[in-house]
Amino acid sequence: MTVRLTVAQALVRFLAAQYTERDGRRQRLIAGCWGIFGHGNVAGVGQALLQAAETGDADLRYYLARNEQAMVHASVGFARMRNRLQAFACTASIGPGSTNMVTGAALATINRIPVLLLPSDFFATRAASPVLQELEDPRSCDVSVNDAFRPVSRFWDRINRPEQLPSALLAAMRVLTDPAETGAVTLALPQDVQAQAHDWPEELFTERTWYVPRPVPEPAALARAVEVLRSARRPLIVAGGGVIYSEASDALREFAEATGIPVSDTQAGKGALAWDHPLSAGGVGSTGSPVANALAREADVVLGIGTRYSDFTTASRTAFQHPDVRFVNLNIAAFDAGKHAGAALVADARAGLEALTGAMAGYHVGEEYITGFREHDARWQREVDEAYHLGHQPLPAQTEILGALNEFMDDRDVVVQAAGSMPGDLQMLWRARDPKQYHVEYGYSCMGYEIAGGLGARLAAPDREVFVLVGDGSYLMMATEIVTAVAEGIKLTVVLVNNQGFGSIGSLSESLGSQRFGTRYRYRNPDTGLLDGGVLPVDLAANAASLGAEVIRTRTVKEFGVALEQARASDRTTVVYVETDPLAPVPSSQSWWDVPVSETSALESTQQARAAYAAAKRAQRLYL
Ligand SMILES: Cc1ncc(C[n+]2csc(CCOP(=O)(O)OP(=O)(O)O)c2C)c(N)n1
Ligand SMILES: [Mg+2]
Repeated sequence: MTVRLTVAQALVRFLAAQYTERDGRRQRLIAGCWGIFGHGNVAGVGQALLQAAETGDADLRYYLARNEQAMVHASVGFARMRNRLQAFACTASIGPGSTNMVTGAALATINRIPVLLLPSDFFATRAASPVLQELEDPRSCDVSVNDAFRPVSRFWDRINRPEQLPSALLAAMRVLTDPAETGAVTLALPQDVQAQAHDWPEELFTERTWYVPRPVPEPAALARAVEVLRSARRPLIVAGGGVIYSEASDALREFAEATGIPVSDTQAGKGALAWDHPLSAGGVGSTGSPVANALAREADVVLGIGTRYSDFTTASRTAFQHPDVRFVNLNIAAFDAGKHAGAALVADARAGLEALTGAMAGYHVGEEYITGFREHDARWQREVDEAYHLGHQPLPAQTEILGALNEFMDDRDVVVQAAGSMPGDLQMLWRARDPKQYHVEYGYSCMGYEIAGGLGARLAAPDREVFVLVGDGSYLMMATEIVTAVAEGIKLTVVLVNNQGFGSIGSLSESLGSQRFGTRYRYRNPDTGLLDGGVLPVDLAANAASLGAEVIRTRTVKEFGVALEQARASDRTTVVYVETDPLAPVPSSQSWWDVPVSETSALESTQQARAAYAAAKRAQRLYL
């Protein structure tokens, strides 16, 4: 039996019939389809989505975004919140609509979060080439802007004929649901092919379940890992995002309690173990806590779980200074398990931790190791309290705003962030209680993720309040999805932190001898020729109101707290606006980040910074 449908209709019907299952829980794989229509998709995928909604023969809800990059962010926020068991599709028109998604694709792939991208392409027949928005390549007629998705996708295909669709779809679903391979999956759809009819076998549309595996470690690999771990006197766990996606928090806690090994976390792993657990050491690396960083410096064995060891986690390979430090890497991706010449334990985080707990029976670190770091942590927590309650004047410090929000939030509330000075302050200071509370996109650290990602997170977890923290720079880059939140009735609380420019890059610039050059939002000054004139007459709060949000302006930490109460009580998307002092003090992570400074320079500030850089660089290591 066959059924006659267009390629786009077949695609929609197929996507609506895909499911994932893990631990006996089954859910739809493709939860819906974000889109922005143009001539490339309006009559193809657009018609198919309309027909699905009108006839009810395929359940795939369409969500209209305001920016294609943002719709990929929203999809990522959603899939991350759902631990990668569910994802969105995104349809875009040809040309700019599609290339707008490239940044989102890179973000998804770097963070290992599934998203199905459906960029439209010029005619497969080339009947009318060059069509509007078609890039012509004099060397080949087979190139389109969608080839730019190849390096940022985990699977990429172009459907030039209807017959190619079934195998491409199966391959795409496999990659989306494979926890080791997942990321952006791109199917480029020529505009004529989308509308082309074909007789499809009925079986293409029967419900299909993709079983998300929990691979167990190979016994020999487990034995090798255990041998290294058992030799450890000062071991440290680095918990990454893989712990959370695998829902391995309980297994992590049980392993830590059984062995006494302290747990540090990465940006993606924060909350895997509650901050006030006696074995929690806080964030590790460049923006981590000095407690975890002191443990890291002397650790003889590092057990990385579900981490890809970014430079922020390893402090650009200076965090671990024990001369004989060895790594054990529990990771579902062999690629990550092999890093730093570690003993590779390729397995699901939960399955691997359960195996390790059994195999490590009888092992426990010395009590003095734990009491030593507990004392350090107690001193550090007092510093965090101070940073949370600085009383900075006249404008509050950012750490006070984060503190007020942290103390205000319930355990199940979610905080979303991505770029600027906040991710660092958050990793160092935030006290996360729930594995899904801390949602900071720091793989791509993409300005503009915040509001769109928060929208996706809230769509995934309507029972949780979502608090988006966004800097003025990120807000200006992509505030547009406030409109989508309003239209969809998806309530967000957006905390808009205005420090008149790039606080983060400003202080980085200063520390590297570049004098905050070009990092403030100011008028160009005719006297200096630089952007160091007066403050700009920009009213971001008024801007947010114009997009349909409720807006509360606050000037003090106290007013900020009251506004948070109001925002929580409201069922409308609310922007809480606050100005902070970008020069307020922040505690030190006692760590480093490798950002090269000019080797030769006519500026004294740069020369000094270069000397400091060269000295710090000497601590950088190869872990072989
Ligand atoms: C899309 C994108 N462009 C550039 C950067 C580099 N960058 C990182 S933080 C930052 C400034 C962010 O400004 P804002 O959102 O106001 O946060 P603040 O640094 O003031 O806390 C820039 C330009 C980035 N991360 N993402
Ligand atoms: Mg700013």
